[in-house]
Amino acid sequence: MSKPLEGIKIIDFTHVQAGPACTQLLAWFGADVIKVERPGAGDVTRSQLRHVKDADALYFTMLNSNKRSLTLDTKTAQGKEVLTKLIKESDVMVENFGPGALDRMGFTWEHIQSLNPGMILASVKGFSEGHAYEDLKVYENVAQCAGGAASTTGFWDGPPTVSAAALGDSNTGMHLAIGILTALHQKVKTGKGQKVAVSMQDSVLNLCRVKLRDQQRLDALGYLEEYPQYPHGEFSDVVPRGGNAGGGGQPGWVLKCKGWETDPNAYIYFTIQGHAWAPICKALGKPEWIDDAAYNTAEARQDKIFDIFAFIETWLADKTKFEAIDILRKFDIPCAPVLSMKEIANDPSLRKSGTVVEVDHPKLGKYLTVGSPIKFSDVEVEITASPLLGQHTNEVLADLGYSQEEIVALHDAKAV
Ligand code: CAO
Repeated sequence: MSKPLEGIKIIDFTHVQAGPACTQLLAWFGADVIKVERPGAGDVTRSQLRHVKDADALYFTMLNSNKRSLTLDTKTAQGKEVLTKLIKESDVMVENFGPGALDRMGFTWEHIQSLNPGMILASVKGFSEGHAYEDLKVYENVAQCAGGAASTTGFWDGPPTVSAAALGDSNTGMHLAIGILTALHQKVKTGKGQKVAVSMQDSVLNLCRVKLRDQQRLDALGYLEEYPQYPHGEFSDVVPRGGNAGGGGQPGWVLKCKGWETDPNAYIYFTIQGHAWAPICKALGKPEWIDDAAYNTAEARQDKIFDIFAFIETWLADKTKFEAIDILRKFDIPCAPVLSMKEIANDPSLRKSGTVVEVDHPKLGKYLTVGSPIKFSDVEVEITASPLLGQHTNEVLADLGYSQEEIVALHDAKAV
């Protein structure tokens, strides 16, 4: 069965995480993604946090599956010539260099367009064009701080906190992938390419939009009813950090289960969904709360929500997180165990769905990676190993029409 993006050729001028996450996704769905890397060095993540000597690090292999690797020094005249040929034959070029690097290489948007008017140039930068910080180089946590995630994450008595989720990197890559697919769709109608730009700050903020919602509510009311600070604590004029509070209309919290004293993840997340109040009371063995006016509305529960959570913890004290969920699921209560990475790695459901996949790598051996979180009824996503540095250089050059002698000359000149 052919893959949906088969026939789309992508120059993958990306490195570290934000760009590679985007192009990996497109490669899974069938695009021919040619990762362009500096000869001898390659993407810096190939050697970052290695756990097997001389083998590509997991940081690289988990973000670059299903791609081909072409080594190319684009600062040499011969390298520029190869890149020029590649641009003429490709549909998309994705890059996440520091600001201005592509221009300095001689490949401005105007030049790329003159070479191939159908080209879609997709870029990730830390900040958007024209932003006061547009010249800054940016990594994950920098973006989380600039995008509003850090100031609103963590506990009220602690400092701003970054999330382990790659809100700045992979999330930006996912936004870029949507942008690329949109531009490809538009090209079908217009025949023209275009520039697609996504900033890490904007992508983080897009995921923090409920916090901007909260700022406006706070400005208007002076308090936020769903935050732990209400009604007993104090609010300032900025959205506070809310710990593990539910961000929407339903109160929730991380609650201790049996074994929490020694297991750092013996917890569940428990949500008190308004219309599930009666089932919650039944599950907890508190039927008298169902019709008690002191408990049976969200408003009535508000000032004792932490007493209710404390009661639920006494109920959980003799149950493991999995036993608790097995009881609570029968009552239709939105909840889940807090899963450790070890539990996720071994979870049979995640293996079965292809979300956690084992891949064979020629140097690293078998390793686990995260497969496609997007499931299709008519597309099978197969995850293959990431390429070795320059594994496909000769093949890509031959595809571009270079003869064997010319390929040897490019190697001799250290252009590839
Ligand atoms: N051949 C020749 N030169 C190459 C090359 C190649 N194949 N690939 C890259 N280079 C050059 C670039 O042209 C650039 O040269 P100049 O700065 O001399 O013009 C140089 O390598 C450095 O590129 P860089 O600025 O992208 O790399 P860095 O390690 O200094 O910065 C990063 C890394 C991520 C901070 C920066 O790329 C950046 O801010 N990117 C945009 C935001 C982003 O995507 N961040 C997410 C990273 S994931 O956490």
